[in-house]
Amino acid sequence: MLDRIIMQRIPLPFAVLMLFACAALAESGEDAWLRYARLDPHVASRYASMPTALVTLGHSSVSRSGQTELLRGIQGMLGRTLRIDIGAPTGPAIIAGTVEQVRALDASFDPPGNLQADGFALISTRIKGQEALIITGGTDRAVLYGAFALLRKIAQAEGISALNEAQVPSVPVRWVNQWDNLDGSIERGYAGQSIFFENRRVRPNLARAAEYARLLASVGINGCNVNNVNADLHILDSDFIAQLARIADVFRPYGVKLGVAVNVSMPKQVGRLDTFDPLDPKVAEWWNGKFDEVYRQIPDFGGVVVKADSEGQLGPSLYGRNPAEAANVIARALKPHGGIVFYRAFVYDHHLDWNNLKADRARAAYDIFHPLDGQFDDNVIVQIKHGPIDFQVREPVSPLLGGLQKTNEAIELQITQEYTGQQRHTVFLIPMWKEVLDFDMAVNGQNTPVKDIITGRSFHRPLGGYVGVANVGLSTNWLANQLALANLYGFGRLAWNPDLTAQAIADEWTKLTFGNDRAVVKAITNIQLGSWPAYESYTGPLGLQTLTNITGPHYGPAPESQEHNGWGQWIRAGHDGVGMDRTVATGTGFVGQYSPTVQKIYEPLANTPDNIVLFFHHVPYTYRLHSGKTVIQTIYDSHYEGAEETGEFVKEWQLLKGRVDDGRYEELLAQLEYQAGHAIVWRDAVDDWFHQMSGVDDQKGRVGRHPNRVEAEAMELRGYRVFEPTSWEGASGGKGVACSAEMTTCSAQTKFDGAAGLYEVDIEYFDLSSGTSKFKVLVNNHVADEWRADMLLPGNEPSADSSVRHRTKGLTLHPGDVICIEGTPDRAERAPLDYIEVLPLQR
Ligand code: GCV
Repeated sequence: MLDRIIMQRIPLPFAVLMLFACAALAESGEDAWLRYARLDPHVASRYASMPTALVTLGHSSVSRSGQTELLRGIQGMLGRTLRIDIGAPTGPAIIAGTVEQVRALDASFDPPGNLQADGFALISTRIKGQEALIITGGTDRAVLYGAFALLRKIAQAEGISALNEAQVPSVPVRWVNQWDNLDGSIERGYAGQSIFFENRRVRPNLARAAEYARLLASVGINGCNVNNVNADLHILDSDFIAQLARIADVFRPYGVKLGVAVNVSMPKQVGRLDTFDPLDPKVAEWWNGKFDEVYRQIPDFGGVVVKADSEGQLGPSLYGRNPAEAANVIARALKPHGGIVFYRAFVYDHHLDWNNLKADRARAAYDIFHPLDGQFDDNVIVQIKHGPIDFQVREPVSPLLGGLQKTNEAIELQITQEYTGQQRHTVFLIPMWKEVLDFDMAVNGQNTPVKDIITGRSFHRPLGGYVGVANVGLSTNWLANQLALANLYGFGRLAWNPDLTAQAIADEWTKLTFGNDRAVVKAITNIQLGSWPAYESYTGPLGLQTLTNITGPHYGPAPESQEHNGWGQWIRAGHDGVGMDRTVATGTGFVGQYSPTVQKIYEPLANTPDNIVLFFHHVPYTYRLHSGKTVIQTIYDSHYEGAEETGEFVKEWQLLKGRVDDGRYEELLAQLEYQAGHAIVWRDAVDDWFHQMSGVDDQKGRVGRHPNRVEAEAMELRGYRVFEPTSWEGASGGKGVACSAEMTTCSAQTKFDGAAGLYEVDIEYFDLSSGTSKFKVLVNNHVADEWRADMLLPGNEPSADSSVRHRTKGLTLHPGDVICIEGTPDRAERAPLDYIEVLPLQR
């Protein structure tokens, strides 16, 4: 009723505007880059001459998806409902069909390019004398890709009146992996529960899975392994295959093939054989029978991914067999059905001897797989992580990528941000992947960039491609950070065309996701392109890797955790110097796994680029880099610069208020503010740790000195007790305070002794998963601010993982004012506090 009264009083044009404003408010990110938001009328008018009829020549479910998508997209963006026509056009029409189907209408039809398999073309021409916009390709799936490409053009306000272009994907294999467990959890997933599984069954409602397939298809991804590579032994149980078939059913209309992760020990552990030796004929027979069963129910099943002899997974080594033998027995069972095996090269010993200076996890993949080159069957693809360690913020390219010339290869990239801020930090990964793909491995003295090796072009391999570990979840916007979706989008776009620039991908994604407002596109692209360099600067510069908590959640800073364990992510920091000597001359010999040309870059210290130097060399802290700065000063400066840059992202985002919908604006503002605060936690933890380790002072006098900071342990405490976190660098000054068990409210107060003025007060506290404490800021007993510690962060103790900054802005303070932080604990979360920092208000 109230709505009606308001509408009656508002003149109609305003009412329409308000409706749009409300629609803008409602954006949640669920539609990702397929929003099809209405174009502004001026832009829409450019498409006035576009045909209003649509003829779809194919009859498959994939063809129907293309038709539905075109109807939906044109309706959404231009407000027009296309008329569906059947058969030869009698007037101007959009015609969607394979080359063969279009030729059946008009034998003279001759599309540009060599449209094999997934390649498509968009052509403005005449068919039977009628004006036509043709979307064509080698297969129905290619035509679907063409439909998405056309809609992408319209969404970006590009002209479509004189089209004559063909696009062919760079590789045949463009897959994602999900690390979903059957109980619904996702290993290294940061966006909620699985869209596929719950309670050890396939979810009854697969609507999100179908939507996911649509998103994947829109960027050309054609396969998805749905379960964790630490594979559940029951994934191919007979009753489960029937359930998997339901996922395949919702993937099929989008041309996405279903795959699963299997465990090589299944023949024994669930198949009741007495062995899983890959050379035992019983084992081969078991796999044959299993895949016959799978293909009876899922005729277009794509294949399997295998993780073996790695991180506790059983493998062929138990029987003295090698990965090729393990892969081939499965591949031969899949071969008659057209399936493929992705065998992961992520095989290493995680019980390495830290005291052995020659031990090196980075060597493992090449040492194990290089001798097997040529022994893998043709339907096996060795799936290789892009770096030799594990998705660190920077690693050199895995030498194995250049080490296999007679084996199909796929590069594994990680979209889920395990080591890059877990989507609580915005880190646009495309620039990093581009560096990897463009890196010239110089195999046999030839120009062999990684992107050419994986296409199969360099060594004439029939299969090859890209695998992205995506780990989307039930979170409304798929990855729980609106900007993180650009990584999924960019992964697909790069797999399609690795020559696209990071800038072009960021621009394109932003236009599709937030609209064509130039200021918005510029600011978001800027934030995205600056985000990986910033993250690298405040986490692990100079090739130190992410310096995160290796034995814990891989999230916050914990440099000490890299060392003294068997995981081999060592940085070998001592009092004398830092870095891992991987040279041939004096180190682990890892450099020797590269071609001679690449060895010349990494073996001599003098040639090694600064940004990766400590991955390859152990040097004194006082060693001067190419930049002219010492290593230790670079570490200090870089952490300050990265944290500062992250603060700038917040300001840049704030300029977009009112230009993007309020929902996404507020959500991202909160995310970027949190990130800016956590970047300071990173900065201080890593710089303090290196300060203590090196004993070298920061030339700029910042490290260990925070003039505006008051440590909680130095405040006047009521009910709070001082504690030391497990890792001293996890709290400023190595200490924090937590409310005693018997107290219901605690306080920490200090007297302000600065000049009168306007200030912002940063309160650094710890937000654990064991409760939701409440905090208040009081100035002279008046409540100035309050909030709840309700974030979902990893870890259950006060540490750098759980450290959060709350900023109270615009406080007028006078000398002698009492600033008090009051904490009300909740269950095991004892309202823990680290420090407060009082800073002049930044306008
Ligand atoms: C699925 C890293 C991750 C593991 C992951 C593994 C892998 O070690 O931390 O969670 O396991 O990589 O890629 O197999």
